[in-house]
Amino acid sequence: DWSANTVPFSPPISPSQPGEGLVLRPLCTADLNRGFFKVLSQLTLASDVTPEQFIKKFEHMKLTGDYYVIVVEDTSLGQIVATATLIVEHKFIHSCAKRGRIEEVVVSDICRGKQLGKLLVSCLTLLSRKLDCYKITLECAPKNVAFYEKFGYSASDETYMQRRF
Ligand code: 16G
Repeated sequence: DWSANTVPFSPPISPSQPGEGLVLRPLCTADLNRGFFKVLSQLTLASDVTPEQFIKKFEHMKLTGDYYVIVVEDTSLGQIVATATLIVEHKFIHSCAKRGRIEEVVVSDICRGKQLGKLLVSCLTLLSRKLDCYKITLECAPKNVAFYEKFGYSASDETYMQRRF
């Protein structure tokens, strides 16, 4: 049950009714021509990908069955205006459990203030529960901590470390 399991929305949008002229759905190949990478570019470096590279990567993700890339399309513009991804990671620990990761949450600057970030994160968090993940994690900029806290996320004692290549 969507409304019982998420933060309040005002106006009351939902995955099936994300707002006037908008649809929430899984990513599809044609989204390459609907500005999918333009939206990703608002998060980080996301360019120089050929259609062949995109299709190959997307096919790989679909074959694993563990990638849930969702988008919001503005149907009158025929453009992607928001996206987010849930990745399910498989573990031996916790009785061969699954762990969810939320990645690449982006709402286009032309579409801010429509609760779309909230909708995407709520949707993927709920999905991770349905898929029996024992936890769900994400990395975010300090300025976004308060946003994710609304969904029950909290800073952990663990330190996020990385090595970049
Ligand atoms: C943010 C994103 C993460 C993305 C990273 C890219 C969320 C919740 N977090 O941390 O998913 O991979 O930015 O930054 O959307 P990078 O280009 O420096 O790796």
